[in-house]
Amino acid sequence: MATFEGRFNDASGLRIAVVVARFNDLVTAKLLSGCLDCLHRHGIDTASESQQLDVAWVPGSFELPLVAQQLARSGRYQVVITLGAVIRGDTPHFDVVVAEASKGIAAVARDTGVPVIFGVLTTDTMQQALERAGIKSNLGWSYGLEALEMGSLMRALPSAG
Ligand code: INI
Repeated sequence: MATFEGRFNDASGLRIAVVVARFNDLVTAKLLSGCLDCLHRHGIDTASESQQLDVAWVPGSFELPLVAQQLARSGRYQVVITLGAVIRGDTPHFDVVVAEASKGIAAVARDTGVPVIFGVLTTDTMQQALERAGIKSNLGWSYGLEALEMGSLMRALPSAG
């Protein structure tokens, strides 16, 4: 019997792309800084000239899947992280944006075989979003950890022949 698990100290040679939505950037910039802090503390080079990490900004969460898809297809990255914040109180088309972002991101991962971390906060209020982006905890940190785990796990799994 084999048991497969991702590790958090397997950053060597891992290349990660982060796609961040500018909409609600009060929140998403905090998610990004938490995420980069996590990656840095686990051995990813996050310096501006890094060969291990690239960051792409998109207008809103709706655009995350398209850009994640192009980055995943490039063959350059083992993991893509998407970061966004959709706030119900301020968004009449909340359900549309969330559905397209979540279905699109899942489809990119399945279609390309590259894990794509779903780092889109969906909350009722800006206060709740801020609480998850640093006032209480910073979920960006968790998304960074999940990226490291998935990058490592995919390396450990048998490949498709
Ligand atoms: N995009 C978000 O990431 N969060 C939101 O809360 C949001 N609201 O409120 O509408 C939002 N809209 C923009 C959308 O993601 C697209 O960028 C836009 O529709 C252009 O395609």
